[in-house]
Amino acid sequence: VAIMRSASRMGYTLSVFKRDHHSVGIIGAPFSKGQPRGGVEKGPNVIRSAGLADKLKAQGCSVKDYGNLCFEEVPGDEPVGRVKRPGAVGSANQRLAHAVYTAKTEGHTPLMLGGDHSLAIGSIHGHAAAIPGDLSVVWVDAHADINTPLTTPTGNVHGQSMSYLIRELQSKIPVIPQFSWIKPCVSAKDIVYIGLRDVDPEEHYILKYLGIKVFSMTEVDGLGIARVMEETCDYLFSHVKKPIHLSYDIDAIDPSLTPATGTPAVGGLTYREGVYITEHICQTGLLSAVDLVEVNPQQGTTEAQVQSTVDIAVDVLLGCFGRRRAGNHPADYCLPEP
Ligand SMILES: [Mn+2]
Repeated sequence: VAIMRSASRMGYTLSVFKRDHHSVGIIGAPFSKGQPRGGVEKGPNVIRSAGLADKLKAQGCSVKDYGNLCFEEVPGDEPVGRVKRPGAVGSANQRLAHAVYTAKTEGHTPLMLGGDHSLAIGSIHGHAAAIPGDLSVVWVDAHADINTPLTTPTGNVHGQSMSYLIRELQSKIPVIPQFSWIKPCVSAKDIVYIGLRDVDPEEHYILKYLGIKVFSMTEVDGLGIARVMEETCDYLFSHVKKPIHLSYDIDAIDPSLTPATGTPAVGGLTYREGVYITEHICQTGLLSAVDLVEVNPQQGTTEAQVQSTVDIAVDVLLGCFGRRRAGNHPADYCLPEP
Protein backbone atom coordinates (compact mmCIF):
# COMPACT_ATOMS: atom_id res chain seq x y z
CA VAL A 1 0.00 0.00 0.00
CA ALA A 2 1.50 3.30 -1.02
CA ILE A 3 0.69 6.18 1.27
CA MET A 4 1.39 9.61 -0.10
CA ARG A 5 2.13 12.29 2.41
CA SER A 6 3.60 15.71 2.36
CA ALA A 7 6.79 15.24 4.23
CA SER A 8 8.73 18.41 4.02
CA ARG A 9 8.45 22.05 4.84
CA MET A 10 10.47 22.53 1.64
CA GLY A 11 7.37 21.45 -0.22
CA TYR A 12 8.22 18.21 -1.96
CA THR A 13 6.11 15.15 -1.47
CA LEU A 14 7.72 11.94 -0.36
CA SER A 15 5.99 8.83 -1.46
CA VAL A 16 6.21 6.68 1.61
CA PHE A 17 5.60 3.10 0.71
CA LYS A 18 4.40 1.26 3.73
CA ARG A 19 6.51 -1.73 2.91
CA ASP A 20 7.49 -3.91 5.78
CA HIS A 21 8.81 -6.05 3.01
CA HIS A 22 11.97 -5.34 1.09
CA SER A 23 13.37 -8.06 -1.12
CA VAL A 24 17.14 -7.80 -0.80
CA GLY A 25 19.55 -9.50 -3.21
CA ILE A 26 22.99 -9.72 -1.59
CA ILE A 27 25.92 -9.85 -4.00
CA GLY A 28 29.38 -10.37 -2.51
CA ALA A 29 32.18 -8.73 -4.50
CA PRO A 30 35.49 -9.76 -2.89
CA PHE A 31 37.65 -7.51 -5.01
CA SER A 32 40.63 -5.39 -3.95
CA LYS A 33 42.53 -4.47 -7.12
CA GLY A 34 41.05 -1.00 -7.46
CA GLN A 35 43.52 -0.02 -4.68
CA PRO A 36 46.81 -1.32 -3.25
CA ARG A 37 45.87 -2.77 0.18
CA GLY A 38 45.00 -6.41 0.74
CA GLY A 39 42.12 -7.37 3.02
CA VAL A 40 39.21 -5.45 1.53
CA GLU A 41 38.27 -8.60 -0.41
CA LYS A 42 37.28 -10.05 2.98
CA GLY A 43 34.58 -7.39 3.39
CA PRO A 44 31.62 -9.42 2.09
CA ASN A 45 32.22 -12.35 4.41
CA VAL A 46 32.92 -10.35 7.56
CA ILE A 47 29.73 -8.35 6.99
CA ARG A 48 27.76 -11.56 6.42
CA SER A 49 29.31 -13.09 9.57
CA ALA A 50 27.94 -10.20 11.63
CA GLY A 51 24.48 -11.60 10.91
CA LEU A 52 23.34 -9.27 8.13
CA ALA A 53 20.88 -11.66 6.48
CA ASP A 54 19.25 -12.80 9.73
CA LYS A 55 18.92 -9.23 10.93
CA LEU A 56 17.33 -8.17 7.64
CA LYS A 57 14.89 -11.08 7.89
CA ALA A 58 14.09 -10.19 11.52
CA GLN A 59 12.95 -6.75 10.37
CA GLY A 60 10.66 -8.20 7.72
CA CYS A 61 12.88 -8.36 4.62
CA SER A 62 13.19 -11.35 2.38
CA VAL A 63 16.80 -12.06 1.46
CA LYS A 64 18.35 -13.86 -1.47
CA ASP A 65 22.10 -14.24 -1.12
CA TYR A 66 23.68 -14.68 -4.53
CA GLY A 67 26.99 -15.57 -2.85
CA ASN A 68 30.38 -14.17 -3.74
CA LEU A 69 31.39 -13.47 -7.32
CA CYS A 70 34.55 -15.15 -8.58
CA PHE A 71 36.97 -12.79 -10.26
CA GLU A 72 39.54 -13.98 -12.74
CA GLU A 73 43.27 -13.47 -12.45
CA VAL A 74 44.52 -11.32 -15.29
CA PRO A 75 48.14 -12.14 -16.13
CA GLY A 76 50.40 -9.35 -17.38
CA ASP A 77 47.93 -6.71 -16.25
CA GLU A 78 50.12 -3.69 -17.02
CA PRO A 79 48.93 -0.11 -16.40
CA VAL A 80 47.29 1.82 -19.23
CA GLY A 81 48.66 5.30 -18.74
CA ARG A 82 48.41 5.83 -14.98
CA VAL A 83 45.50 3.42 -14.53
CA LYS A 84 46.61 0.38 -12.53
CA ARG A 85 45.37 -3.19 -13.10
CA PRO A 86 42.89 -2.23 -15.85
CA GLY A 87 42.32 -5.85 -16.87
CA ALA A 88 41.33 -7.07 -13.39
CA VAL A 89 39.23 -3.98 -12.65
CA GLY A 90 37.53 -4.08 -16.05
CA SER A 91 36.62 -7.75 -15.98
CA ALA A 92 35.52 -7.77 -12.30
CA ASN A 93 33.22 -4.84 -12.90
CA GLN A 94 31.78 -6.36 -16.05
CA ARG A 95 30.95 -9.50 -14.07
CA LEU A 96 29.46 -7.44 -11.23
CA ALA A 97 27.37 -5.38 -13.66
CA HIS A 98 25.80 -8.58 -14.95
CA ALA A 99 25.11 -9.84 -11.40
CA VAL A 100 23.47 -6.57 -10.33
CA TYR A 101 21.42 -6.52 -13.55
CA THR A 102 20.24 -10.08 -12.85
CA ALA A 103 19.33 -9.40 -9.20
CA LYS A 104 17.44 -6.27 -10.22
CA THR A 105 15.51 -7.94 -13.03
CA GLU A 106 14.65 -10.82 -10.68
CA GLY A 107 12.85 -8.30 -8.48
CA HIS A 108 15.38 -7.74 -5.71
CA THR A 109 17.04 -4.60 -4.43
CA PRO A 110 20.69 -5.40 -5.13
CA LEU A 111 22.96 -5.00 -2.10
CA MET A 112 26.57 -5.14 -3.26
CA LEU A 113 29.06 -5.87 -0.48
CA GLY A 114 32.59 -4.80 -1.47
CA GLY A 115 35.38 -4.88 -1.96
CA ASP A 116 36.84 -1.54 -2.91
CA HIS A 117 34.93 1.38 -4.39
CA SER A 118 36.02 0.72 -8.00
CA LEU A 119 33.11 -1.77 -7.86
CA ALA A 120 30.63 1.11 -8.07
CA ILE A 121 31.41 1.16 -11.80
CA GLY A 122 29.89 -2.27 -12.35
CA SER A 123 27.18 -1.89 -9.74
CA ILE A 124 25.83 1.39 -11.11
CA HIS A 125 26.25 0.18 -14.69
CA GLY A 126 24.25 -3.00 -14.05
CA HIS A 127 21.59 -1.10 -12.12
CA ALA A 128 21.19 1.47 -14.91
CA ALA A 129 20.82 -1.27 -17.50
CA ALA A 130 18.01 -2.92 -15.53
CA ILE A 131 15.69 0.09 -15.19
CA PRO A 132 13.78 1.88 -17.94
CA GLY A 133 14.85 5.51 -17.33
CA ASP A 134 17.74 7.22 -15.59
CA LEU A 135 18.78 6.68 -11.99
CA SER A 136 20.10 9.08 -9.41
CA VAL A 137 23.21 8.45 -7.32
CA VAL A 138 23.76 9.34 -3.67
CA TRP A 139 27.48 8.93 -3.01
CA VAL A 140 28.34 8.89 0.71
CA ASP A 141 32.10 9.09 1.09
CA ALA A 142 35.04 11.03 2.52
CA HIS A 143 36.37 11.18 -1.06
CA ALA A 144 34.81 12.16 -4.38
CA ASP A 145 36.28 9.22 -6.36
CA ILE A 146 35.94 11.33 -9.51
CA ASN A 147 39.51 11.65 -10.80
CA THR A 148 39.83 10.92 -14.51
CA PRO A 149 42.54 8.53 -15.76
CA LEU A 150 44.50 11.70 -16.60
CA THR A 151 44.14 13.47 -13.23
CA THR A 152 44.51 10.50 -10.86
CA PRO A 153 47.54 11.03 -8.60
CA THR A 154 47.71 7.32 -7.66
CA GLY A 155 46.35 5.37 -10.63
CA ASN A 156 44.04 3.45 -8.30
CA VAL A 157 40.63 3.03 -9.93
CA HIS A 158 38.74 3.27 -6.60
CA GLY A 159 39.51 6.99 -6.78
CA GLN A 160 38.17 7.30 -10.36
CA SER A 161 34.91 5.32 -10.39
CA MET A 162 32.49 8.18 -11.01
CA SER A 163 34.51 9.62 -13.89
CA TYR A 164 33.71 6.61 -16.10
CA LEU A 165 29.97 6.84 -15.43
CA ILE A 166 29.16 10.53 -15.92
CA ARG A 167 27.96 11.39 -19.42
CA GLU A 168 29.21 14.99 -19.35
CA LEU A 169 32.78 13.90 -18.54
CA GLN A 170 33.32 11.46 -21.41
CA SER A 171 35.26 13.84 -23.65
CA LYS A 172 37.94 13.89 -20.91
CA ILE A 173 38.27 10.11 -20.62
CA PRO A 174 40.99 8.46 -22.75
CA VAL A 175 40.43 5.06 -24.34
CA ILE A 176 41.19 2.16 -22.00
CA PRO A 177 40.54 -1.03 -23.97
CA GLN A 178 39.66 -3.07 -20.86
CA PHE A 179 36.94 -0.52 -20.01
CA SER A 180 35.47 -0.29 -23.52
CA TRP A 181 32.26 -2.05 -22.37
CA ILE A 182 31.43 0.80 -19.96
CA LYS A 183 28.66 3.08 -21.22
CA PRO A 184 28.34 6.34 -19.27
CA CYS A 185 24.89 6.14 -17.73
CA VAL A 186 24.55 8.93 -15.14
CA SER A 187 23.93 12.66 -15.65
CA ALA A 188 25.89 15.10 -13.49
CA LYS A 189 22.65 16.70 -12.29
CA ASP A 190 21.45 13.37 -10.86
CA ILE A 191 24.36 12.97 -8.41
CA VAL A 192 24.61 14.10 -4.79
CA TYR A 193 27.73 13.72 -2.67
CA ILE A 194 27.54 13.61 1.13
CA GLY A 195 30.43 13.58 3.60
CA LEU A 196 33.35 14.84 1.48
CA ARG A 197 36.45 16.08 3.30
CA ASP A 198 39.46 14.81 1.33
CA VAL A 199 39.13 16.05 -2.26
CA ASP A 200 42.02 16.47 -4.71
CA PRO A 201 42.30 19.88 -6.47
CA GLU A 202 41.53 18.29 -9.84
CA GLU A 203 38.48 16.59 -8.36
CA HIS A 204 37.32 19.86 -6.85
CA TYR A 205 37.58 21.43 -10.29
CA ILE A 206 35.59 18.58 -11.89
CA LEU A 207 32.81 18.89 -9.29
CA LYS A 208 32.53 22.64 -9.97
CA TYR A 209 32.91 22.23 -13.76
CA LEU A 210 30.03 19.76 -13.86
CA GLY A 211 27.93 21.64 -11.28
CA ILE A 212 27.57 18.54 -9.11
CA LYS A 213 25.64 18.91 -5.84
CA VAL A 214 27.96 18.40 -2.88
CA PHE A 215 27.26 18.35 0.84
CA SER A 216 30.77 18.21 2.25
CA MET A 217 31.37 17.89 5.99
CA THR A 218 31.24 21.70 6.06
CA GLU A 219 27.59 21.58 4.95
CA VAL A 220 26.86 18.71 7.34
CA ASP A 221 28.28 20.88 10.14
CA GLY A 222 26.49 24.02 9.00
CA LEU A 223 23.07 22.67 8.07
CA GLY A 224 22.78 19.53 10.16
CA ILE A 225 22.16 16.13 8.65
CA ALA A 226 18.35 16.46 8.61
CA ARG A 227 18.51 19.58 6.44
CA VAL A 228 21.18 17.99 4.23
CA MET A 229 18.90 15.02 3.54
CA GLU A 230 15.89 17.24 2.96
CA GLU A 231 17.86 19.32 0.45
CA THR A 232 19.28 16.16 -1.14
CA CYS A 233 15.78 14.87 -1.84
CA ASP A 234 14.44 18.28 -2.92
CA TYR A 235 17.29 18.47 -5.41
CA LEU A 236 17.01 14.92 -6.75
CA PHE A 237 13.20 14.96 -6.93
CA SER A 238 12.83 18.44 -8.43
CA HIS A 239 11.95 17.13 -11.91
CA VAL A 240 11.34 13.40 -12.02
CA LYS A 241 11.61 10.94 -9.16
CA LYS A 242 14.27 8.53 -10.30
CA PRO A 243 15.30 5.32 -8.56
CA ILE A 244 18.18 5.96 -6.15
CA HIS A 245 21.50 4.14 -6.24
CA LEU A 246 23.12 4.58 -2.81
CA SER A 247 26.88 4.05 -2.93
CA TYR A 248 28.08 4.07 0.67
CA ASP A 249 31.80 4.07 1.44
CA ILE A 250 32.34 3.15 5.09
CA ASP A 251 35.12 5.77 5.24
CA ALA A 252 32.40 8.46 5.19
CA ILE A 253 31.98 7.70 8.89
CA ASP A 254 34.58 9.03 11.29
CA PRO A 255 37.59 6.70 11.57
CA SER A 256 37.27 6.73 15.37
CA LEU A 257 34.16 4.60 14.74
CA THR A 258 35.06 2.77 11.51
CA PRO A 259 38.88 2.51 11.53
CA ALA A 260 39.08 -0.74 9.53
CA THR A 261 39.19 0.88 6.11
CA GLY A 262 41.93 1.64 3.58
CA THR A 263 41.86 5.44 3.31
CA PRO A 264 40.56 6.85 6.60
CA ALA A 265 40.04 10.62 6.85
CA VAL A 266 39.52 12.45 10.14
CA GLY A 267 36.45 14.56 10.78
CA GLY A 268 33.77 12.25 9.40
CA LEU A 269 30.12 11.50 10.00
CA THR A 270 28.96 10.42 13.43
CA TYR A 271 27.18 7.10 13.85
CA ARG A 272 23.89 8.97 14.12
CA GLU A 273 24.47 11.01 10.96
CA GLY A 274 25.60 7.91 9.07
CA VAL A 275 22.45 6.02 10.01
CA TYR A 276 20.12 9.01 9.53
CA ILE A 277 21.14 9.18 5.87
CA THR A 278 19.93 5.63 5.31
CA GLU A 279 16.72 6.04 7.32
CA HIS A 280 15.82 9.08 5.25
CA ILE A 281 16.60 7.48 1.90
CA CYS A 282 14.65 4.36 2.88
CA GLN A 283 11.63 6.53 3.67
CA THR A 284 11.55 7.95 0.16
CA GLY A 285 10.54 4.53 -1.19
CA LEU A 286 12.93 5.11 -4.09
CA LEU A 287 15.98 3.16 -2.93
CA SER A 288 16.73 0.80 -5.80
CA ALA A 289 20.28 -0.52 -5.18
CA VAL A 290 22.95 -0.19 -2.48
CA ASP A 291 26.75 -0.55 -2.36
CA LEU A 292 28.60 -0.91 0.96
CA VAL A 293 32.32 -0.77 0.28
CA GLU A 294 35.82 -0.40 1.71
CA VAL A 295 35.40 -2.42 4.91
CA ASN A 296 38.91 -3.87 5.32
CA PRO A 297 39.37 -6.11 8.38
CA GLN A 298 43.16 -6.09 7.88
CA GLN A 299 43.29 -2.32 8.41
CA GLY A 300 41.99 -2.58 11.98
CA THR A 301 44.77 -2.78 14.58
CA THR A 302 42.57 -4.56 17.17
CA GLU A 303 39.68 -6.99 16.98
CA ALA A 304 37.48 -4.33 18.59
CA GLN A 305 38.29 -1.88 15.77
CA VAL A 306 37.27 -4.43 13.16
CA GLN A 307 34.11 -5.32 15.08
CA SER A 308 33.08 -1.67 15.42
CA THR A 309 33.58 -1.07 11.69
CA VAL A 310 31.61 -4.16 10.70
CA ASP A 311 28.80 -3.55 13.21
CA ILE A 312 28.33 0.00 11.93
CA ALA A 313 28.33 -1.24 8.32
CA VAL A 314 25.52 -3.62 9.26
CA ASP A 315 23.53 -0.87 11.02
CA VAL A 316 23.88 1.36 7.95
CA LEU A 317 22.45 -1.45 5.83
CA LEU A 318 19.61 -2.20 8.26
CA GLY A 319 18.67 1.48 8.02
CA CYS A 320 18.53 1.19 4.24
CA PHE A 321 15.98 -1.60 4.50
CA GLY A 322 13.49 -0.34 7.04
CA ARG A 323 15.05 -0.32 10.49
CA ARG A 324 14.01 2.73 12.49
CA ARG A 325 15.61 3.74 15.74
CA ALA A 326 12.10 4.49 17.06
CA GLY A 327 11.43 0.78 16.77
CA ASN A 328 9.56 -1.44 14.34
CA HIS A 329 6.85 -4.07 14.57
CA PRO A 330 5.26 -6.41 12.04
CA ALA A 331 2.12 -4.98 10.42
CA ASP A 332 0.10 -8.01 11.54
CA TYR A 333 1.25 -8.00 15.17
CA CYS A 334 -1.51 -8.54 17.76
CA LEU A 335 -1.07 -8.05 21.51
CA PRO A 336 -1.49 -11.33 23.39
CA GLU A 337 -4.83 -11.58 25.20
CA PRO A 338 -4.78 -12.64 28.87
MN1 LIG B 1 35.02 5.80 -2.01
